[in-house]
Amino acid sequence: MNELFGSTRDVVKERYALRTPSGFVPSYLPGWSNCVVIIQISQAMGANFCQFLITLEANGEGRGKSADTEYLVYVMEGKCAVKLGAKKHAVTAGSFVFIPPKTDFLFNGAAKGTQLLIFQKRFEPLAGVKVPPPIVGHEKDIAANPFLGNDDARLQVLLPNEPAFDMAVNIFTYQSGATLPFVETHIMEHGLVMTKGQGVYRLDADYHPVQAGDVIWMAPYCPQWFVAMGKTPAAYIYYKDVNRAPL
Ligand code: UGY
Ligand code: MN
Repeated sequence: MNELFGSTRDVVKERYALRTPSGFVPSYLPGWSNCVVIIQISQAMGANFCQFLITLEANGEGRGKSADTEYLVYVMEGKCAVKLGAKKHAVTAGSFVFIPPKTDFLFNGAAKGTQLLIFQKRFEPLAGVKVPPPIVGHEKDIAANPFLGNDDARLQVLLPNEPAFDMAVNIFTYQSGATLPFVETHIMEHGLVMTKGQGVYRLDADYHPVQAGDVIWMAPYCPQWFVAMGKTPAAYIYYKDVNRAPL
């Protein structure tokens, strides 16, 4: 989409935001070096979690401790190594890494241009339930199940849907013309990146054309709906807070 100078599709409202790559401005994130960091969603916007897009140089690295937060890192492009505690793993495009609280991590050895999408949330422990362990997986090993019976709208749930987890990250793939079956309004918050194709997202009472690379934040109770359009399937990966009482 060509934008006329002085115009943008970006919208930042109280209950939702749409951000497009043409408006991204890099910033610095302690622990990450030789990389470009885009903080896509944060508390400064009104969200209860953070979403980062990090593009690594060949000598890029990210190191830190999850402390009282947790991370889901999804490899959008490229490949790199990740060390969680003493264990080392190789990850490639489509891999995901769940980093639980109190875990040391190191990302390095990247192919130039490797892109990591990171969701970070403050972990909410549940009395009597063990903190989940680290997980390293790949989207190709996750079943794509029809969403509410629709074969043309398929959902991959990357993390176990168990009480120990208070974060979900899912990949939703739509054939052109497929839709979310109804306008959802729910307590859960979303952070989302369009990864393929295009469509129209309803956010609150507004309708926005969206395409691969776009970012959406939906506050709790923001009415939402999507229709995929165009000649190829559309897909997005999204974050959701789950499995905890509101108070
Ligand atoms: O999991 C969800 O709430 C999902 N159906 N929402 C969305 O795709 N906007
Ligand atoms: Mn939803």
